[in-house]
Amino acid sequence: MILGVLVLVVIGGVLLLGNSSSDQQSFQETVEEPEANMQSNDTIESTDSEAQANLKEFTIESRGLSFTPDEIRVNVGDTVRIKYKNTVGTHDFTIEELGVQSSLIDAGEEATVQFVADKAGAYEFFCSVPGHREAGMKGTLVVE
Ligand SMILES: [Cu+2]
Repeated sequence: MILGVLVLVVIGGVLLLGNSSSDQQSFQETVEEPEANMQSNDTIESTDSEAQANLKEFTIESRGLSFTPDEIRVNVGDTVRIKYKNTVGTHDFTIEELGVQSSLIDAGEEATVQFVADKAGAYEFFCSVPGHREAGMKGTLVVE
């Protein structure tokens, strides 16, 4: 029984590590992970465990000029990681008020953004390609 739990934990850990390494490139595009963290192993570990304690991960997909889901909710102080998957056209994922901006990606690609939701409010996320926001390619991040 205990052995089974251990195996699950190990598998979970491996999956987490796999995800974070494949997301590394996108991390560098976000502002949150300063290189100063690289100074010592102790710093990295404590930062990671703090961030993961209230890490909220979402996958948002677009098939045309919309986002699914078009509303996500988090708590103040959460670290929010959004994996944006694009299936048609060329788009990005932007939350202007929070300074969040993914790279512009083509169909079949995905981009990850990560930030700390440190202030309550309703923030519009949208695609910043001209005309797309107006055409309905937008949604709401609620921080409560
Ligand atoms: Cu777009």
